[in-house]
Amino acid sequence: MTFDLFDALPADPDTPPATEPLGPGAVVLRGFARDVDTRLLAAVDHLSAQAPFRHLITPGGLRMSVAMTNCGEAGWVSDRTGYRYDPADPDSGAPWPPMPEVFRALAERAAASAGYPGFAPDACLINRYLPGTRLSLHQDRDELDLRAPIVSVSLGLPSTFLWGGLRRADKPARIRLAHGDVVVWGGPSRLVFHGIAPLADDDHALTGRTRINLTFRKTR
Ligand code: MD6
Ligand code: FE
Repeated sequence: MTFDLFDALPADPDTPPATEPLGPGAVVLRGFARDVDTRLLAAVDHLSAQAPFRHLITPGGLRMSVAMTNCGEAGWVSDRTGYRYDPADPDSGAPWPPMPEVFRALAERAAASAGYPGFAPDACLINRYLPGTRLSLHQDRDELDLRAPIVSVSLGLPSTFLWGGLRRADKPARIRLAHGDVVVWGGPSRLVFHGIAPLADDDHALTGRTRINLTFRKTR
C-alpha cells in the first residue's frame, strides 16, 4: 500500500484558489503571468518607444484617461469617426510593432488553461493607468470573430475590475486584479460590460505608480 503524505494535508485556508470562476466562460488565473513579468514589462518599454502611449479621443469627443498603444497585426484605435482595428499606427503611419513571442506564448498558454485551446491573437492592446485613471463600462465588440476569447494580463499596481452583465444597467461586481493576474473570457460572457474603477495611488516594485494591462484579441 502506498501513502502520499500530501494527500492527507487539508487545503490551506490562507491560499486562495489559483483559478477563480468569474462567470460562464470567464475565469481569473491568479498570478499566472508572474513567471514572465519582467520580460513582459521590458517588452512594453521597447514597444512604447516605437509606438508611444497616447490618449485617444472617443467618438463623443472625450479624451480617454487611459493611455494606449498596440502591437501585432492590428491595433485598436478610437477617434471622432469611431472605433476600429487599424493595421497602422495613425500617429506615424507605420505598422504597429510585431507582437513579441513572450506575449503570444503567454496568451496562448492562459487561454488553453481556461479551456480555449488554439487561441491565436493577432492584436494586443496595451493600456497604461496612473493614479486616478479609470475605464468606464464598455463591451468589447469591435472584433469580427466573437467566438475567440479575450486574454487580459494585469501588471503593476492592483485595480478594481468592474464585471457587469450583458446589459449596461446590470450592477457590476468589483473584483481585485493584482500583478500577474490573467483574466480569460469568452463564450456566453464575451459581451459582458466591464471597466476599471479609478486607480488608487500606490507604489509597485516593478512599475512604480503605474498599472499596465495587456489585452489580447483575435480581431478577424
Ligand atoms: C483593463 N480591460 O483591465 C481593461 N476588455 O485595463 C478590458 O477592458 C478588457 O480586461 C476585454 C476583456 C478583458 C479586459
Ligand atoms: Fe474591454
